[in-house]
Amino acid sequence: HPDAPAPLQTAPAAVPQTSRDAPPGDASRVGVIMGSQSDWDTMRHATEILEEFAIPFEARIVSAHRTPDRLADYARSAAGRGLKVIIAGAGGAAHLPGMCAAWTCLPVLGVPVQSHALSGMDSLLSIVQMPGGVPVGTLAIGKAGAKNAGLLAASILALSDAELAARLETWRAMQTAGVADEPA
Ligand code: RP5
Repeated sequence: HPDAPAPLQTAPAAVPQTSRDAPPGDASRVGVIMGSQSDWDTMRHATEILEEFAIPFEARIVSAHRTPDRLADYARSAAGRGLKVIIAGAGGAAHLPGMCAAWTCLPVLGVPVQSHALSGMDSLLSIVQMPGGVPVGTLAIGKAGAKNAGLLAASILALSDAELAARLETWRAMQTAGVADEPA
C-alpha cells in the first residue's frame, strides 16, 4: 500500500492494514487515523466498536508532524471519498485531530493517547484547546476515549441510519442489563 508506514524496529502491536478496511463496494464511513504505530494499541478500541456495529471503516497511520502531506491529502479527500466521521488519535504534542479538522468540515473526534512523559495530559490539552471556529470533539485519555469515539461515531451515523440506531439502542440496553445490583 502506498501509505503503508515504514517498518518499525519493534512492532508494538498489529499494524492497521488494508485487510482491516471495508470490503470492496462497501465504502468506509469512518476514518480512524493515528499519529504513530504506537497509538494502535489505544486506537484499536475504537475500531473494535466499529466492527461490533458492522460500520465500515479504514485505519491509517497519518502523522501531523512526520507525514504532513499525507495528513493534508487524507483530510482534504475524506468527504469526497464518502467518509462521514473521522476519529483521530495522537499523543504528546497531539496536533493530528486539530490539523485534520482544519482541512475538513467532517466531524473530527479526537482521542488523546496516554503518553509516557505526562500520562496523556499533554495529549488531552493539545487536542481539547482548539481555537473557536475549528471544532474537535475531544474524548477521554486512552482506551475509554477510543471506545467512546467509536460509540460517538456510531451515534452520529445513526442519525441517518435507522438500523444502526436500533443496534445502538440494543447495545446500550445490554450494557445496562449487564450491570449487577451488588458487587461479587
Ligand atoms: C505522536 O507522538 C503519536 O501520536 C504518538 O502518540 C507519539 C509518539 O510517537 P512514536 O514516537 O511512538 O512514534 O505523534
